[in-house]
Amino acid sequence: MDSLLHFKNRLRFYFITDDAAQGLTALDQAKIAIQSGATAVQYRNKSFSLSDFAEAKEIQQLCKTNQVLFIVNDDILLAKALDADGVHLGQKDAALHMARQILGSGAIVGASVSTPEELHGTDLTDCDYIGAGPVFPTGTKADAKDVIGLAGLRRIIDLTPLPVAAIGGIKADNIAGCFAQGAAGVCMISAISRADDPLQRASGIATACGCSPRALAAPWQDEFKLIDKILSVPSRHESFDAIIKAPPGDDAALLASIRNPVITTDTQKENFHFRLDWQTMEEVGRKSVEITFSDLAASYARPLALFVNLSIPSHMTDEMLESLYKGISAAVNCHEAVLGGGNISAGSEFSIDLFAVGEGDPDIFPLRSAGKPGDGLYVSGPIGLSLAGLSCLMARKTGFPELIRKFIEPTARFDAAQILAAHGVRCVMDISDGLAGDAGHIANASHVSVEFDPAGFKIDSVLGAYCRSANLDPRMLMLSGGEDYELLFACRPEVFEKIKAHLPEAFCVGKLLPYSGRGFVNLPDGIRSYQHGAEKK
Ligand code: TZP
Ligand code: MG
Repeated sequence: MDSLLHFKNRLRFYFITDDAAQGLTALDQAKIAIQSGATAVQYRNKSFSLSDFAEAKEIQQLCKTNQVLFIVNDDILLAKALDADGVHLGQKDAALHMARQILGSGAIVGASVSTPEELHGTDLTDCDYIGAGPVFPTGTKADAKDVIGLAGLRRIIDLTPLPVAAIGGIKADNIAGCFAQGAAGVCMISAISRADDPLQRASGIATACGCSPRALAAPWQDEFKLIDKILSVPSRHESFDAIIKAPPGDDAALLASIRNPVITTDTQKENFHFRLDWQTMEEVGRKSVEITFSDLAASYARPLALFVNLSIPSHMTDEMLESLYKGISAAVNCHEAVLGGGNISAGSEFSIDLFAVGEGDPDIFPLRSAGKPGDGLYVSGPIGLSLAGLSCLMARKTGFPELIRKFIEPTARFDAAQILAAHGVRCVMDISDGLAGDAGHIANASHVSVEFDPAGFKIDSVLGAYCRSANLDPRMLMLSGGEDYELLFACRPEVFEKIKAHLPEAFCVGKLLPYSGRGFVNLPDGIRSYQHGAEKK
C-alpha cells in the first residue's frame, strides 16, 4: 500500500456543500455526491448556527459509513466537535498549526492558495493538501480572488510537493484539463448543488474523475442477522471437529478436552491500535488475530479457539463487519484454529476484544523469569520495521511499502517457537512493546541485568534505507519499536548456535548478567518502550 497515493486519491472528487443552494439541503447534496462516487466532502456553511449541528453530524456519519473523507471548512472547533477527518482553512482563517494542535497529528489540514506569492507566504509545515483557485470563473464565492487558469494551477503544482486540488468553476468538461496539469483532485460546489439535474451532473463529474458510483451503505442494525452472516463464513478445516464439540452459535462453546490449556486476551481499538484510512477491515481482522495468537506462540501453545467481542459504532455497515470477520476467519483458519463464538454490542468506539485458547507444550511452558546470567539475549527476526512503517503512515511518507506491510500484517511466529521449543529454550516472550521494554520484563522477572550489544544488531536493509532517508539511528527504532511480534528469548550461546542453523534471521541483541542493581547496563538515552501510536486525535 502506498499511503500518499491513497491519500491523494481521496481528493479526486471533492464535493463542497453549498449553503445558498435553492431546494437542496447540505445533506441532500452530500448524498448525491457520495452516491455518484465522491471521494471527499467538505461541509462549508458560512452562516453556521447550532441548529445546523445535527445535519452536519449526519453528513459526517454518512461520509464515515461510506468511507468518504469529511472535512470542515474554516472552523477548527466545529471539525473537532464533529469528529471530522480534517479542516480546510483559507488565507484569512486560523493558522494551520492551530488546526494541527487542536485536531492532532492524524487530522487532514488543507489550505487555500491562489498564487505562488500566497504559497510562499504560507507556513505549510502542518498542511496536507492545497486547494488552488479559482481556476475558472465562479459565481459561488463572492470574495473569490482573480481567476488563475490552468497555467496558474500548474505554477502552484510545480512549486509544492503537497497534493493540489483545483477549485473554482469546475465542471465535468474542464476536469480532464486540471488532471492534465497534475492536480490530485477537483473541488466543486455549484456544478452539483445548483444543477437542474444534480444527480446526472454529479455522475458526469464522477466519470471525468475516474470515480465509480456507489450504493449508499446503511449502518448495521440487526445484531442477530449479522451474527448469522458472520457464522456462515466458512471456517472448517480438518481439525475443526477435533477442537470444538458443538458448532458456534449456542450460549457457550463446548471444546474438546485440552491437556494444558493456555489462555490469553488482547484488545484493539480504532484510532489507537489501528486506523481505517490505513488498514482495511479485513487487515484489521487478520492483525487482531495474529497479535493475540502471538502470545500463544510465545507460550509454545498451539492455537485452538478464538472468541471475539466487538463494540461497534452506529456508522459501521454490515459489509464492513463481514469484511472484518473475513480477515478474522482467514487468520484463524490459517492457524487451524476455530472461531468459538463472541458477542456484538453497539458502542461509541469501535473496539475488538479477543480471547484465545490454546494447548500448551506438555514439557515446557516458557517464562520471562527463566533467564539466567550468562545467557545470550536473542530475537527471532527483524525488528524496528513496524514502528518505521507506522511513522511512514503518520507522516504519509512513500517509498517503504515493506515497512508499512510489517505494521499492517505481522504474523505470529509459531514456526520460530517450534524451533525454540525443540531446543529446550525456557525464557521466551513476544515483542509487542519494543525490545527495550520487553527485555526489561525479562530482566525484572529473571532478576538479572540486560547488557545490550547495539553494535551487533542485524539491521534490516529496508529499515536501514528508511533511517538514512529520515536521518534516524535504526538501532534506536529497534530498541523502542513495538508490534513486530518477533520472539525475544534467552538461552546459552552454544544453544543459540544450533538454533541459528534453523532460524537464520535470528540474531543476538545482548546478554544477561548477574543483577547489578539496575535492569539495564547500557540503555541509550531517549529510549522509551513502544506506545501503541496509531492515535488519531
Ligand atoms: N474557493 C475558491 S473558488 C470557490 C471557493 C470556495 C468556489 C467554488 O465554487 P464553484 O461553484 O465550484 O465554482
Ligand atoms: Mg475560509
